[in-house]
Amino acid sequence: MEKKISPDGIAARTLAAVGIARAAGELQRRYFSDRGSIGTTFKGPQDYLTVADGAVEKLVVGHLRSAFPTDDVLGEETGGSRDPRALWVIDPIDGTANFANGISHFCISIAFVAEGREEIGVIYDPMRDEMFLARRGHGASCNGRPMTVTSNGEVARAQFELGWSSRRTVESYTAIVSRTVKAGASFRRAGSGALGIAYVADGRADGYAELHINAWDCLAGLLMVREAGGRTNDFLGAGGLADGAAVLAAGTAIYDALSSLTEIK
Ligand code: LIP
Repeated sequence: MEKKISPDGIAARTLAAVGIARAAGELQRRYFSDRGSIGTTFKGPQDYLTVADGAVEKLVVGHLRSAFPTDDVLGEETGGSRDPRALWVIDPIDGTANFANGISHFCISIAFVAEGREEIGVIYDPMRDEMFLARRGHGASCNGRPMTVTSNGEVARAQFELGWSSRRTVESYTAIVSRTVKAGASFRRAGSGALGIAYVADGRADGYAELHINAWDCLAGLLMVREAGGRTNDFLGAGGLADGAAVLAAGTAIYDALSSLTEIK
């Protein structure tokens, strides 16, 4: 089926995604305020799942399928299509470990991919009421304010976020941390890849790297970084939609240095 989406179609999807993300964030906030309702289980080592993840994904998918019935959908919890012609990619709660443990650093992440490239990225942090948004060719914003990556090119002044998951070895992660700290940079690992990458787009961090991350964690943020003047690796070209992949996103002045420290190209 021809799935080419017109510019007006992308504009309509952008507007809808912002409204859906805000509704999802409100549901996240309601669950977060009632710790007894969260219902935490584990999908794997340090891989949290809560009742809220499923409820939020059900809300988001329901709205998207109603508004755009010919689009495909891929959600972290319910799976779905990997056809990149007209595909919504959703993480209902990115930062689930934080959410489950009462730490208010989490978000909803919604990306739209058309003809194999990211067209729309929406990340909403309901606890800080920050709506991060990017549309390809139209810039990136936080609550309507334009976002720009940092211009810092000095590693000794850099602030990086180095994401971690149990999908890669401890040794590979600690080697990156060791190289980064020895080079004089500071690092953090805050538990939400989507927010970490959005912060790069907004100049709150110089770069974000992770040896393996899933598409729903990063696609929205990667578009934001590029639209904010930064650089990213070719996550989709590395097969990231099907199997996840390494991710690298940074200001242009420091991208090559972070690529060297992390060995992510
Ligand atoms: C999280 C990612 C993060 C990673 C965490 C976790 P989740 O996603 O955003 O990059 O380091 O281990 O996978 O599981 O909170 O949706």
